[in-house]
Amino acid sequence: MSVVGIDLGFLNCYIAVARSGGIETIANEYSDRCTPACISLGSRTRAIGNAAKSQIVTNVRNTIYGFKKLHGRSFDDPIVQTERIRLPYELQKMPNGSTGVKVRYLEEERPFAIEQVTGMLLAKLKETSENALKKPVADCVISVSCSSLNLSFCSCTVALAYGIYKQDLPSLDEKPRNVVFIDMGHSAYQVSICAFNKGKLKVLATTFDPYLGGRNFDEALVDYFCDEFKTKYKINVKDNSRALLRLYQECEKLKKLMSANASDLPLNIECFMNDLDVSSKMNRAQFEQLCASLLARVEPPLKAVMEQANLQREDINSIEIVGGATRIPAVKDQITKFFLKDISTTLNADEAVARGCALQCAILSPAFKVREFSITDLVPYSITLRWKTSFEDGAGECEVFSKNHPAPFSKVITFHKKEPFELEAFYTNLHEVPYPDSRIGNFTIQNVFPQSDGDSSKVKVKVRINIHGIFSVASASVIEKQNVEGDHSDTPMETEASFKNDNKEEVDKMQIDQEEGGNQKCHAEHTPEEEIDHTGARAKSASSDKQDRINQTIKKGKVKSIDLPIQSSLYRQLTQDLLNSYIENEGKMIMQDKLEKERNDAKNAVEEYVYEFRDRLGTVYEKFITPEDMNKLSAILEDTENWLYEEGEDQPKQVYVDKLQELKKYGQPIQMKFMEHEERPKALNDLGKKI
Ligand code: ATP
Ligand code: K
Ligand code: MG
Repeated sequence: MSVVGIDLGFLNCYIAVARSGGIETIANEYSDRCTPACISLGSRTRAIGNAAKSQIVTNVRNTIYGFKKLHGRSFDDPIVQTERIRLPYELQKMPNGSTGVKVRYLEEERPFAIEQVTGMLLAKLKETSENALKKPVADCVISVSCSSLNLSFCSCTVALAYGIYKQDLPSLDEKPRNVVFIDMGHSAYQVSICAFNKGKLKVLATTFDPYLGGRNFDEALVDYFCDEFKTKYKINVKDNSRALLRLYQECEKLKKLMSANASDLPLNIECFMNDLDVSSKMNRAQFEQLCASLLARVEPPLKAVMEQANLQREDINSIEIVGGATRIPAVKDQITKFFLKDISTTLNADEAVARGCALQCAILSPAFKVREFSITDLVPYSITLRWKTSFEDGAGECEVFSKNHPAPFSKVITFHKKEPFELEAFYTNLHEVPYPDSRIGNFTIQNVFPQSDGDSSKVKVKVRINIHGIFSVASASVIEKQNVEGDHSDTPMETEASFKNDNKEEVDKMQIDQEEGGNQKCHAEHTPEEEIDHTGARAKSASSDKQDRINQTIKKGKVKSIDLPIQSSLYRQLTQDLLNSYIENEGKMIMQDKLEKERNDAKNAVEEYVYEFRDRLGTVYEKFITPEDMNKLSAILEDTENWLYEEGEDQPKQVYVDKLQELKKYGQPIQMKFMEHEERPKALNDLGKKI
């Protein structure tokens, strides 16, 4: 079983695998370590990755790319509407309000939810991993960008790739080494600061501009050339999606060339529009001027991250950059100008995220041994819980995780309730999150009843943020007062300590030791737990405060803790039925692709046989057949070749299989004669040696 990490980029995806010797990146069937995030739907099959990318310009309306930011968003989300304008394929609203694409697949118009599109890409990456590793993928860590809610824990993966092999980190009692990590990809820009000690990394702060990346620089170039071509050639490129796509591709190339070369560089596109060849040029200084407003956006997240981490420039030990767009010299200049320090490039700019994911996966997987390393990430957005009951005064709210709170982390909140109640979790500050909706989910704590004496029951609710940044209401229990025999007092008898012992978190953070002999040892580390006491309603706090004081004063007694069922409904989560139907459909499409591949292989086998047979007829087979047979066979081969281009162009697999059998009926007897002839002298020779 293998353990992999996947960097699911907006443009480029990478796969890394943890092996005993370390972390390696995996190449796909094109010997390419980078798989484009692109899917092309066709009349018979799908192309995913490299094969799909080459169809962006030829199969414009059915080739899906640039969809990462649409994931998990409703169709009406302003971000979806902004992205939609840039895309040459059609988006549509799915029945549940989410975003989908409308494409032609298998000769009919088909909607696919973005989650399905992402699923197609992931299935392909999984297949690539399994082909390279020759075994199934057991565990996998996938990186998505910081600007995606819930799965925001990306800052630590790159940091992990940096820290785990560093031999010279300060020891635990020394001042930590503070490293700034900067990732600017095609669509997003994120910054984080991590503090390293031996075997330990702590994320101090993260900031980002979710809408700044390499594509904005491409866009600036495209806009410039569109304007120029309008006056120079009287063409409106933006009206022609094919031409526009080609211009984007050429501008991306030009942008990359300008990173290495400051002088004038040409832009030439043949047969661009209306049979017109276009040409122009640009140099780095012009480019930087054109992108001045984009370059000005590099600094604010750097400034903000330093403020949040409460550090000064001199506290920073090094600056590491990853992501393709950090190769733009002017972007690098902005970074050096801010920190007044040179940038280090310890990490592989393209592969660091995937490598970090593979490392994290290895650490999380019990089947793997990794050098002991403890990770503390942080909660990127403040989270609040709001609760209500049918009583009007039973409502309230409180911030359970502040922004930049360490994670993983669990907290226990105490409520005094007489009936089931509902908790609603949401991101506290809507303006901070890159979504138009700040809801996380609703959780109903069921089976809550008043105590036998009519008093409120004490309900303990545990909320947590796990290592993946996912919030949940993990468990709830009610403390039931029990009358101790002979004790007629009905005072509650529990102590806080007895409760805590029942509810220790066991599996939040796994540490894996590497032992000299190679045997791995796992031990769990307890998650920090914190208790918040909530009286249910603030207005009623006085009586409950009293209750608490009573609780604290009673040291011994009998108390029963009963687990309560929680009904959770997470916002934006797919229903199980929908998820099942997506999985089923993906399975069908994989099967269809497989069948289509087999059909094509069968067809190619016929074609190859024709060429090989013909070649042999003219050479080695010549002396084994009569001239009449030669003519007859040549004619059959020519007919077959023509057939392949005409009605044989598109036939079911069996037709090709039968065709090949038929040809072999002619070919095999000749082949036999030929072999016999070749083998006989050799056999005689061998016989001769024996005698
Ligand atoms: P994201 O992180 O936003 O999801 P991604 O991970 O797919 O996107 P990367 O692969 O890190 O993105 O970077 C791709 C971007 O980097 C593209 O815009 C590409 O043009 C740009 N890029 C790559 N090499 C260079 C270069 N030498 N000079 C300038 N830009 C470059
Ligand atoms: K990438
Ligand atoms: Mg990236």
